[in-house]
Amino acid sequence: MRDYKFEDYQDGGLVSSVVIKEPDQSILVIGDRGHVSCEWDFGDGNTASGEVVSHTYDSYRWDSVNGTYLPYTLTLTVCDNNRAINTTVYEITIYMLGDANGDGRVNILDISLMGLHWNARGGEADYDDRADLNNDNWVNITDAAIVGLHWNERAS
Ligand SMILES: [Ca+2]
Ligand SMILES: [Ca+2]
Repeated sequence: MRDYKFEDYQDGGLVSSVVIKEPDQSILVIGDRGHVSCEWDFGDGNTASGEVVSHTYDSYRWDSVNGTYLPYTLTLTVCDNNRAINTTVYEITIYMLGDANGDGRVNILDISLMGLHWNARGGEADYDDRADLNNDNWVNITDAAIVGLHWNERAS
């Protein structure tokens, strides 16, 4: 699981978080409470309203020229009780299934990354969320199985 937060959101009371839920490429976005409205623009043509919303991206975006993933731009607009409006923008990168290290290929390097963090659980020093593909806060055989299912695939 790659866990993203709006760490640089300027208004200290309005921090929100974004959780990417692999491998189904869905996200859970959490706004702050006590505001009149929260509007979300997911950057792929879809929008939503509410403090807590979820969204599933259809696919990752791959830049084949530069060999990198392209992020989606998530925009959150919060309107508080005083009608003050705050907008923050966040880039979210969706990865192809099994690509733990983010290089656009599913291969031994992804397994190696898992090996480095094998059996680590969330919160432990050696835990790496990139290796925890199924988001259960545990790097183990179920994550390796996801790599196996997509073995040798390349982003395109
Ligand atoms: Ca990879
Ligand atoms: Ca796991």
